[in-house]
Amino acid sequence: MVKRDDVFRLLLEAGDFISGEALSERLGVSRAAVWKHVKGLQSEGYTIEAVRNRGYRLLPNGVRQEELFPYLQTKWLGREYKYLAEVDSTNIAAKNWAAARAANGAVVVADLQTQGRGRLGRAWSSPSGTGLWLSLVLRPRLAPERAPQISLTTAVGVCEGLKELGYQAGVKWPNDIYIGGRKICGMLTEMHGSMESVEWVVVGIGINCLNRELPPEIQDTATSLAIAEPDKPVLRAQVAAVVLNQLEKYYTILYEQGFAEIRRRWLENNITLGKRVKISTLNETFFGEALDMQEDGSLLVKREDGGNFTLVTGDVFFA
Ligand code: BTX
Repeated sequence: MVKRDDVFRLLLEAGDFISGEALSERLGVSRAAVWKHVKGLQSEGYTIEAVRNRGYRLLPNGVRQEELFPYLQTKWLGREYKYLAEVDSTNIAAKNWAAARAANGAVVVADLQTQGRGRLGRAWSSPSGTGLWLSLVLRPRLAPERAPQISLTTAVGVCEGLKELGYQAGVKWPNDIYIGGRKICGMLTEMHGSMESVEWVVVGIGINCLNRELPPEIQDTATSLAIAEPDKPVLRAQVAAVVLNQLEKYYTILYEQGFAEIRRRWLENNITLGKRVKISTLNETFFGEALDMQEDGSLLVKREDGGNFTLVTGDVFFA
């Protein structure tokens, strides 16, 4: 059966106008069926011009695998790739795929998440046609206590990717990426394994790209690439590929050289240290100064009410 993906592939290959007749002949379906799939692609946010006597022309502004190829330089990350027009959460899809033996480096990307998740069950706004909602399946040979290093490494990779694209991005402990004092990217890392070994890690990454407006509840705290640099064109597939390129580089550094080198890169990109912060843990909330990201990845905070505090998990707000 002819699918939306088949119509997409022909439009992408054509690179210019292709007539409805040519599409229907090549795919062996009616022109009405072609039109239905074109409408489906448009509803995903693709811009497809339809001009009488010329046919259809696609502007590749989505995140299907073929759109990443011109920019993707990885060996193993994102070479197994699943694109979903709509999903509850790419982390759920990636966890199911990991349990069904997805390879190390497999990536799930969605155009729309209906139940995008942040940490601690919080919601992550993930409308269609706007952001990069993706999850990676990693099978690192690391002891479980080193799993948090994956999150910090991911933060370095995403930050370096955005910098390569010309954005002034920085990392807030542990792994939120900020541009101009606002959150552009969040990460949700989930692990499966035993006390002795990690079987797989799913790293969910959400990057706001094309959004010109944000929901009221995050308008004051969040941003997108399009809001941060309104005059700069944004191609989500390029952002995805460049971020994956950098992530593969930094995961390789973590595995081959160890965490010290990642820590060095994290410190170079950090926007947390030296700042007044509000810390919120499951047990308490207090103010202090962020002093250091320590060798185990924890954050050392000088409390305003006296003494130092080592933060392993919790939220950090600029105060
Ligand atoms: P977090 O708990 O640090 O952040 C969640 C908080 O961030 C929300 O409570 C809200 O205040 C704010 N927020 C919600 N949506 C956005 C947004 N689009 N941009 C900026 N701020 C927002 C961070 O959790 C982890 C987010 C991971 C998202 C990815 S997307 C792909 C993958 N699938 C999935 O369900 N989650 C991950």
